[in-house]
Amino acid sequence: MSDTVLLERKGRVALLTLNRPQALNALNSELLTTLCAHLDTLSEDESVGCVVITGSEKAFAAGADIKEMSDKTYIEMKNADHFGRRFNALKDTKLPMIAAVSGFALGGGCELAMICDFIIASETAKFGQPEIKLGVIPGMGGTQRLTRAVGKAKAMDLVLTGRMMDAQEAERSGLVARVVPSDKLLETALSAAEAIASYSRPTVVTAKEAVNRAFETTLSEGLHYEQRVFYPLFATEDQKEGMAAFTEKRPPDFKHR
Ligand code: CO8
Repeated sequence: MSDTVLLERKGRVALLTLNRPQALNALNSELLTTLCAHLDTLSEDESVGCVVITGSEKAFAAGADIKEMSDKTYIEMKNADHFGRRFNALKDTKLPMIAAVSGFALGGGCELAMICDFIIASETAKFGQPEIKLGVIPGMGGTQRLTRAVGKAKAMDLVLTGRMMDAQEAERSGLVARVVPSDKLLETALSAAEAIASYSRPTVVTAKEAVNRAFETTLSEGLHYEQRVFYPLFATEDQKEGMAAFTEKRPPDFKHR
C-alpha cells in the first residue's frame, strides 16, 4: 500500500495520517485510492471501534490535487467521479470517524473532514471551499454538507468568496465540535476515539445512524425513526450490562465491542 496514507493501530482505534507533506496533503488519486482501501479494510475489521483521520501540523489537506486535475477533460473527470461517489458512500459506513484537523482544510480537504462524523480542530485550523478561485465549485459534497453544517449565509459566504475561516469561527458556526491547542489535537482526538471504541458497538452504530437520519428526513419521521431504533436496544446484553454497571457503581464491560 502506498505511503501517502499511514495507518497505525492504537488498541481499538485506527489512526490514518495523510502523508504528502510536499503538497500540503493534496488529495491526488494515489492518496485517495490508498485512503479508500484503508477505510474498506477497517470497516470490515470488528476489532476497530473508531477511526481518526489526521494530516500534518501545517495541513490536514489543501484540497484535491490541482496539478493532477488541471489538464483533465470532462470525460476524464467523469471517470474519476468514483472518488466522489466512494466518499459520499462513506456516510453509510458503520465505522465512527473523527477528523483531527490542524492547518489547512481546504476544498476536498474540508469535504473529507466533513465526511467524518465530527471534527476536532487545533487553534491553527483554517477551513474553506476556495474552488471558485480556480473556476470550479466544490465537487465532493462541499455545497451540501457545509450548508447543512453552517447554514446558508455562512456557506454562501465561503463558497462564493472562497475565503478561509479560522477554527474559532468554524466552531461558532457549527462546523467543528471542539477547538483545542495544537499540541493537544491528536491526544484529544484519540481519547474521544477510545471512548467511542469502548462502548457497545451496536449502540454506537445505532446512535450514529439516528443522528445522520436527521439530515435525511423530516422531524416527525426522524423522531419516529429514533423510537423505532431506541426500544430494540433493550433486547441487547449491553443495555443490561450498561445499566447494571451504573447501579453497581462499576465500569461497564460491554460484550459487543
Ligand atoms: N494541489 C496541488 N498542490 C498543492 C495544493 C493543491 N490543492 N495545495 C498546495 N499545493 C502545493 C503547492 O503547489 C506547493 O508545491 P511547490 O512547492 O511544488 O510549489 C506546496 O504544496 C506548498 O504550497 P504553497 O507554497 O502554496 O504554501 P503556502 O503556505 O504559501 O499556501 C495554501 C498554502 C494557501 C493552502 C495554498 O497552497 C493554496 O491555496 N492551495 C490550494 C488550495 C485550493 O485551492 N484547494 C482547492 C482545490 S480544488 C478541490 O479541492 C475540488 C475538490 C473536488 C474534487 C472532485 C473529485 C471527484
